[in-house]
Amino acid sequence: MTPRPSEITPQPLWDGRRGFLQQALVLLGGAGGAAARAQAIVEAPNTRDEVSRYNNYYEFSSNKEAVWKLAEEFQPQPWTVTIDGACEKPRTWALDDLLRRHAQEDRVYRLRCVEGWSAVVPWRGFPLAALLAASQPTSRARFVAFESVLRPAEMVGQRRPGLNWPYAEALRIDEAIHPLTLLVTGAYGQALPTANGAPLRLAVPWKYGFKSIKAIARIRLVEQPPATAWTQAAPAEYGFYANVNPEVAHPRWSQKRELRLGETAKRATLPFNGYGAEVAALYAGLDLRQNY
Ligand SMILES: Nc1nc2c(c(=O)[nH]1)N[C@H]1C(S)=C(S)[C@@H](COP(=O)(O)O)O[C@H]1N2
Ligand SMILES: [Mo]
Repeated sequence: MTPRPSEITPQPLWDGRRGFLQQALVLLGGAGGAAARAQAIVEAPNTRDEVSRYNNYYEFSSNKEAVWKLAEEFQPQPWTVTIDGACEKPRTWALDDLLRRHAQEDRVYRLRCVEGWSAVVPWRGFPLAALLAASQPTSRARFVAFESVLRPAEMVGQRRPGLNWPYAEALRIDEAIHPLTLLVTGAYGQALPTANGAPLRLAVPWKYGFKSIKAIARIRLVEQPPATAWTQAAPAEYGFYANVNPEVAHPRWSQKRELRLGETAKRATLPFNGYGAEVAALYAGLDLRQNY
């Protein structure tokens, strides 16, 4: 039986009355069911070309159609990711070790960019919760901060002013260990295209795309809400939560509709990008009009 989100994300996470590992294990037990339900509601995937040749990846370019070509210079192998901060077992993992240790699953998710375009992508990966559980977070771990790689020699966009490099994102820990939160290692049953964040990126399908950070090099468990690339660059436009919400307009455009890659007519944008049944309970008691 898949637990309801209300059962798997109890408030006591925040006051430390219940251990992280117990949480994570309950969540992992529900992962298959949540993923299956998520699979059942998605539309036909976009093609691999559509998804790997129209990208937001500011380390290369702010021109979405220019990224894939510039990204061909980037070397995703070998790769390590460091997990540290408020945990008992900080460690630098070789990506190959993670691939050996964690079974890879294929999951079809919607991706909704805050700019108003969207895609449906068959990702491959494993739950972030599994990696976090191995690090044994302490009770001080309330947020998870992610950093992309810093390689200006290979990433032309990092040689220019723009965002604060390295790109940074963050999740609340209950969001990070939610079974839908996927560490992505592939797509379309193949290696992850470099333009999509090879060799390791996040997919957090109920949030605007900028939360799904690419080329992850460091993961830190922290006590305070971390600054992120977009909350630093434009705090009035990009919030920490960034849950997909058609009712809250971006200051410069409506979020009611979206254009799916490859289509010509806009679709309605769904609350939580269509994943409300799985995640809405995470935000019980939060004013979603204020916390966007
Ligand atoms: N490191 C990094 N990650 C990033 C970005 C970026 O510029 N740099 N852009 C984000 C934005 S705005 C979106 S919409 C998605 C796009 O993912 P895709 O190109 O795989 O569709 O990646 C996100 N992850
Ligand atoms: Mo985006």
